[in-house]
Amino acid sequence: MLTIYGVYRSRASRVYWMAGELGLEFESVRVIQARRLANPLAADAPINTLSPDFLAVNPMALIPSIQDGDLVMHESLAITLYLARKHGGPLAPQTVAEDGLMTMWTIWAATEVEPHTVKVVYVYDDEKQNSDEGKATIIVAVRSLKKTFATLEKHLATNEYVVGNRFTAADLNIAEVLRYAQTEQALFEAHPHISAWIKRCQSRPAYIAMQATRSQEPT
Ligand SMILES: N[C@@H](CCC(=O)N[C@@H](CS)C(=O)NCC(=O)O)C(=O)O
Repeated sequence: MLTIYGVYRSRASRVYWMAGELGLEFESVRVIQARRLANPLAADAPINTLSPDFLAVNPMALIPSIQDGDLVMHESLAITLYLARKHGGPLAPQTVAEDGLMTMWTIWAATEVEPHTVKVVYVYDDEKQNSDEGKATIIVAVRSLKKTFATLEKHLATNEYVVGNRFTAADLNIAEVLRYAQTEQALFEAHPHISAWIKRCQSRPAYIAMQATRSQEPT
């Protein structure tokens, strides 16, 4: 049985979305981010990323993690690739070349895109979007995303999806990383192919189901 450690309001959303796409049964162990708690080490604190029981799973003190049989894995984007490869089907690479491209686009998302999109989502998480500091952070983040958005826009002008002209783990991973900046409507409107593609990704029943569960969670 697959166990997913995390909450839907975290990068674990990627893993829950993938589990839904693959129709996997899983057990969910609710582990909340320590930064969301006033005193994460208090005796009555809910299980969080600094709880000793969770640190035994992931000493990095970050969600998500999974346990699949004897295998323990961290890093959301690696977990989604692993689950797709393990269970096969259209979301998984069909050739070594596709595997290489899915890995390439995923690492691109993690290293070139997420460091900027996450700054946008943290501004909103901290409710600073109307402050001068928050607005300045967003302006810099959006400017830093110019080259990556232009690159993906060009790719999607001639490809319906990122790899293999079908929805794959690479699309799921990139869509989740870009979602963090989706509050910036002008950025997406300036890139119509990205806008249409992310709409396609987010229209999938497994994404809608993941978001429905996420919206039930306390903020
Ligand atoms: N690169 C990691 C990053 C994981 C990460 O930063 N997780 C956040 C939640 S989205 C976390 O656990 N933060 C702990 C905290 O804020 O206390 C991944 O993609 O899994």
